Amino acid sequence: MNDKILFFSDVHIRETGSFLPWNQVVNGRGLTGEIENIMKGFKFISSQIVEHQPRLVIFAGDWHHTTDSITTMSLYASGLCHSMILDACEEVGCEFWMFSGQHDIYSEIYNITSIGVFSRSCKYIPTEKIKDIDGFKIGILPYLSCNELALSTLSDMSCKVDLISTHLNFGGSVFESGKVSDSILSPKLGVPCVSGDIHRQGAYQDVTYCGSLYQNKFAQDNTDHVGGVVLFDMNSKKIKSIPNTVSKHYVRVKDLKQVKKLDPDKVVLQVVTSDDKEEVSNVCEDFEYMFIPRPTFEEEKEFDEDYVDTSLQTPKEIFRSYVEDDNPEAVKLFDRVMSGKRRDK
Ligand SMILES: [Mn+2]
Repeated sequence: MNDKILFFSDVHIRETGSFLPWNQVVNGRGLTGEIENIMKGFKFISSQIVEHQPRLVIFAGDWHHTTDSITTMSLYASGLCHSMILDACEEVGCEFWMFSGQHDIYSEIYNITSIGVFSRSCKYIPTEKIKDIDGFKIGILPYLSCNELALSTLSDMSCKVDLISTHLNFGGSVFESGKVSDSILSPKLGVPCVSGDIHRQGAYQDVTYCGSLYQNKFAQDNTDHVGGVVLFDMNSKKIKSIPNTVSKHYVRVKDLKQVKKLDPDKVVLQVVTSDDKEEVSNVCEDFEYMFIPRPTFEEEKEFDEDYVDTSLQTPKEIFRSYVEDDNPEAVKLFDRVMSGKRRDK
């Protein structure tokens, strides 16, 4: 019998383009380019399910990007993606379990999450639970605030189970930004643990992170920050990480000559260059790209590293670092336009 469990997490389904005011993704795909990339990621997961024929598939948190960034388009994509996983699970005859990450939580008090809508079509696990598969015990621990309670819940659970799956950040883990977590949760649990939350695929003592399914930031090169799926073998207890090679990568470009070396089917560009927009459009015409013009008010001003490193989903921060010093009125206006559209996380 095949006793593998396939894990994935941090898919952050969203419609990024809709809240980037200067979004210039070309090929008439401004609003949908991101969703296409997400769907490619789900095709990758489906293909891994069919290839590895697991006994069980577990989603380990952060399905929607934020509960209040859900739009008709992203919800439609979310439903399609969920169906893709269910279809693959049906094909191989395995179960699909889901639990929440912090991005899925709408109300902690009432335990309402944005993935609760799927509770009739898969095994949705809203709170801490121990599940038994032919004597193999799996402890499921949806996201908890990282505090003493999480610490004691984890240590109680690790004495009772063969495997833990959770959505927590453990001390020593490296974030996408390169920052090292100072969480009070030690990754030394005594039992293997597969977790969501940290977006870099990686292993720290007993904890293995699936990583985010695709990049959430534009990177220096096209291999940074990519996660994928994790396979756990219930017999050998061996863990294997398989990166997503199907979704596009987000690549930062400072020199347009660099673009010629890249494959338009594999990358989305963030063009940061002094060249004018027309030249950018000519060089990048085969690509999906986002062009961010240099400020005209202070030509020689260098972009600071925070700015070019800013993640896709924080347009307010991008905007702030771009104009704050020079045009505080524009920041106020932008705040007003954006208020109520999303919450900073
Ligand atoms: Mn996440």
